[in-house]
Amino acid sequence: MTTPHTPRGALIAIEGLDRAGKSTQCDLLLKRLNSSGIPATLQKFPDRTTAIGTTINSYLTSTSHLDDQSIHLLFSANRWERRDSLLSTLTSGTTILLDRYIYSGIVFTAAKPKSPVQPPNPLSIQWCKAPDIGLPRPDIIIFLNITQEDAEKRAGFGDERYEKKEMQEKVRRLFEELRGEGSNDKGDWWVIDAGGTVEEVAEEVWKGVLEGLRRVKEGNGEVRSI
Ligand code: NYM
Ligand code: MG
Repeated sequence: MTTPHTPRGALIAIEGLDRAGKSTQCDLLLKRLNSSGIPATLQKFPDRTTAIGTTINSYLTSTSHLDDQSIHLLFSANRWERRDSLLSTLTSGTTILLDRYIYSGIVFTAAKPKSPVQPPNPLSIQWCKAPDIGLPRPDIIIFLNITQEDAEKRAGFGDERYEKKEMQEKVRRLFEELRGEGSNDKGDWWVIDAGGTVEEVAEEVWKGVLEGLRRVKEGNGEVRSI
């Protein structure tokens, strides 16, 4: 049961390009946290288990088509429908690992080819970020940095929409832009070289997690917002 003395959990986002190893690292991390006595849970985005998630899944697997703005808003709605549960989980003292979050949301839409329209550009970073304003803000964003060459070598690349070289290169540039943008407090991003072995990457990820946990301990207990 929650008492006023239960320290809140940390909100830790894992981000990166497709095939950077996010899901592998999240699984390892979850085990390591729990075996270290730190209650933790995993929330993947998109969450394909909900009604909105089912629509997103059929878009990603190209069984349906949606215009760029509509699918963008659905990805955001898929996060909003989990907001209350994210907040109550954190308050109960459980740390949450997010396998992708709003940052993937912003860059994957902003990377799409622009149709010639009058400004304001409906796929600008600013436009893409707007629907996520107010969602819980991660205490740290661990970014798994992988080269295009390494990503392409990994199994399954190319299966889904967006898993094309040109798109991934744009996504890479936009992630760089976002990390350097100043739209985040200094130090929100923890960038890791994801080209090493699974064990090597896991060690670096763990350091980022410890930093996230430290920040929560030193904070005022409140979950910040985007
Ligand atoms: N993606 C993911 C988006 O386009 N917008 C979002 O808001 C999120 C969370 O979905 N290529 C894209 C990135 C991926 C794809 O993700 C599926 P995953 O982690 O492979 O299930
Ligand atoms: Mg994928």
